[in-house]
Amino acid sequence: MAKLPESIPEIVAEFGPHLHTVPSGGWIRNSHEEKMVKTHCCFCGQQCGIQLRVSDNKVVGFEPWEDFPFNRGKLCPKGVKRYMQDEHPDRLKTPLQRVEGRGFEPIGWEPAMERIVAEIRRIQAANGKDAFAILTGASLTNEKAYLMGKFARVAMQTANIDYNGRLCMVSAGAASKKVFGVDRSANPWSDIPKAKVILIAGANVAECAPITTDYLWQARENGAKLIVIDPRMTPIARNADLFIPVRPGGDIGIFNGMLHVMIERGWIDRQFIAEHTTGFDAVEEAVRKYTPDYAAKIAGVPAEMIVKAAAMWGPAPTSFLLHARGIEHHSKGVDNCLAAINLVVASGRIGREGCGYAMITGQGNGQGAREQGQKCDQLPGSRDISNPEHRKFIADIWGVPEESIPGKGLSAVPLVEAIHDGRIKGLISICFNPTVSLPDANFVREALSKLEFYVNIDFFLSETARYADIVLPGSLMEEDEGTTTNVEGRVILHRKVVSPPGEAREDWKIICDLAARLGQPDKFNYASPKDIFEELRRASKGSTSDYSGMTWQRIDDNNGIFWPCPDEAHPGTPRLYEGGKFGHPDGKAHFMPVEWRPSAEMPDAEYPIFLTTGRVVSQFLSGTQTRRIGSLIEQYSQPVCEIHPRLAEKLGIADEDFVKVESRRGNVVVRAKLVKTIRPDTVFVPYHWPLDRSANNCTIRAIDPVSNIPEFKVAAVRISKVDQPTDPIAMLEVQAGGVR
Ligand SMILES: Nc1nc2c(c(=O)[nH]1)N[C@H]1C(S)=C(S)[C@@H](COP(=O)(O)OP(=O)(O)OC[C@H]3O[C@@H](n4cnc5c(=O)[nH]c(N)nc54)[C@H](O)[C@@H]3O)O[C@H]1N2
Ligand SMILES: Nc1nc2c(c(=O)[nH]1)N[C@H]1C(S)=C(S)[C@@H](COP(=O)(O)OP(=O)(O)OC[C@H]3O[C@@H](n4cnc5c(=O)[nH]c(N)nc54)[C@H](O)[C@@H]3O)O[C@H]1N2
Ligand code: SF4
Ligand SMILES: [Mo]
Repeated sequence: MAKLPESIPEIVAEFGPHLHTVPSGGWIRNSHEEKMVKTHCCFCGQQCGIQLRVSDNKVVGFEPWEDFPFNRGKLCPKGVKRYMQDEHPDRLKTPLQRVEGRGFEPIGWEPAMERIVAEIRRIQAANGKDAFAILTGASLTNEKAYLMGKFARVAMQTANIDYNGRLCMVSAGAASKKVFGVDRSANPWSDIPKAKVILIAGANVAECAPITTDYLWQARENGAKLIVIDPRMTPIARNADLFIPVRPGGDIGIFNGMLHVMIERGWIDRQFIAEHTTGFDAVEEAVRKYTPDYAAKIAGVPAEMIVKAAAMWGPAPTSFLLHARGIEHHSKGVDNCLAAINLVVASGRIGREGCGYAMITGQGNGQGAREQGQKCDQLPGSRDISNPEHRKFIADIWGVPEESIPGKGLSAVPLVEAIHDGRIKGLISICFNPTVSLPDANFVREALSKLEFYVNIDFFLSETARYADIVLPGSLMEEDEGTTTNVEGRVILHRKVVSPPGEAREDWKIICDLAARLGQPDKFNYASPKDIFEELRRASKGSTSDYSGMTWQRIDDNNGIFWPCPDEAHPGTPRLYEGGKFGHPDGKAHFMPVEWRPSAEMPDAEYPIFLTTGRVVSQFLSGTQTRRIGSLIEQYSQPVCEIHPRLAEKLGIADEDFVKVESRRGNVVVRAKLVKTIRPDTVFVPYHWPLDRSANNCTIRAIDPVSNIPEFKVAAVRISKVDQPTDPIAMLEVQAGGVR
């Protein structure tokens, strides 16, 4: 037995502040002693500040963190309940191995890691290095995202690494890079309340970026007008001065039509365009035919709405344009974003107080995790893996020959297709739940079942983990430390609040251990995530997303620092493009002309209805985390199909009926929810559920040619009433009288 402390100094050293005296005069550890740790929410890209209440290495609750400037204590339902994951009985606490016929059985770390290394070696020796792929995620910290990119290229030497931001941020990122030369929201959120007109396209702000709503209310109080473009009248749209119920895939009609009117009426800033941009002539030419009538046909809305939007946006003194996945999740996602950005640049209202542009990032580290080199075509510091100079720079940081760094690999959807057709035989995934999140889920499940060997790293057993040979128990955000970069481009610090339970380990330790076993102990010899950050700083030096002047201490002292931050005396850059200086070598913004084209699959006689998919406030992404938290389930327990009463009547469907939503690829059976807030040619199903309840059974594997984002927002479906739900879980729901 360990020696017990005897003297008071020894006791204090051992137990610290968790002490109180007892009547006998001794000291005991006060198990109810609590501490409060300032950190951030693990969920969306807002990355709200929050204080977690900790007792005995357990997170037992939370308190607002009023001083954190982004959310000033406010939180949404997910942030409020996130702490309930920590002590959840489903937490993975030991590595698991799938045993044929018996399911998963616990296995020690040593045999698990040995088996993984042996399988990586076997598969790569037999089929080439690229036959073993890696899928990662944008909920990972910057340090872990950086580590994953290096792990793929240095330890595994596979080209095939991509991440779930491919399903999320890449259209917006590609468009911003094309026009501005930089991939980041251009403004801090504090510019929003100063804008006199705000245009929101394809963003369900109230449910998906709840704290941003507060900034919009402030703008409203300052007299701002609000324009919302969405096929559904979302909660924020109900407060808009102008709501444009666009037909899914029709946004280019609105944006080009608005620009057409703005040019005609002289509501563009010719001087700004001449001094700070290139390519406007081609855009002017392209939008010439987008008269309000022509544009209205594309957008599926009255022409007057487009004229009205132009009249609100065009002559405004200040303005802010925000968009999210509603315009990005398309096989023309990049073009949609370009057309939106053209409105901003043509007005000259960017790079000034109250004049801005932002894509609302999705995952917790949606911004940072797309900069650190875990994308198939990217090296750290948003560098290009095909650019010889960039390769050399990173090869030197990593201490490897440039030739040893693989070239561009496959992006997420083609990567899964390569698994399906047998080119890729092994997979490690971390922080990604593809069976729920990728389009055409039946195809994805088929693909995963063909893998020769699959390792899944998660803190819960996700639906995808069921296909794994080995599952490794990783860490929740609060069980590790590191930085993320929020929706504004503000780099913030997540503190380690508790340690992982049981035998679960911090993700970064798992990866470094694997790298060492694969023969690279020296290159992954980090003492802590802070060590990784120090290398990341150097790797980002001189790039557009320059973190080199940041230290964890500075980040902590300043409630975050905005990149670029090129040296330790630099305050960071909340607002980009001030003085009309853009990120391209010529310092100008590059206009890109855009032409509308139809979505990959348009409704026809057989499948006559648009299906669009997205989110609800109480569930998060593939739901692995939020479908385990009781009160969030109660708020929205099952997916439903939002359908307009007129369409429902035509199809003989009543509220709460079970309906089969069916595309050429699969179907989902859910209850109908009759709402007047959706276009009558469109239905909406949220995607947070797996298997028979997965909206992605119906979606299409079409991707944008530039960004490779899937077309989650448009598929053609038919809808029919079904008497008996075929889904066993739905049947349970019926038996329980609608409540589970
Ligand atoms: N509660 C909650 N919040 C989240 C998340 C979550 O899962 N749950 N996820 C986070 C992540 S990763 C992301 S990416 C963001 C996503 O945030 P959002 O993009 O705001 O959410 P979505 O529901 O995917 O889609 C937004 C809107 O696009 C509309 N839409 C569909 N098709 C079109 C179209 O063709 N044109 C236009 N203009 N609009 C269209 C939909 O009706 C929907 O209201 O949310 C983040 N925040
Ligand atoms: N139909 C349709 N499909 C969509 C969308 C849509 O709008 N419609 N939206 C798309 C978008 S925008 C996104 S972002 C994707 C998201 O797609 P996914 O990446 O599949 O979503 P997550 O639920 O975040 O999956 C991450 C998994 O990693 C785990 N995880 C989270 N954090 C960590 C961590 O720090 N470490 C480890 N080891 N594991 C972690 C979670 O438990 C979860 O099982 O879905 C996309 N799919
Ligand atoms: S808005 Fe996003 S970051 Fe803030 S509490 Fe909600 S989920 Fe968390
Ligand atoms: Mo996302």
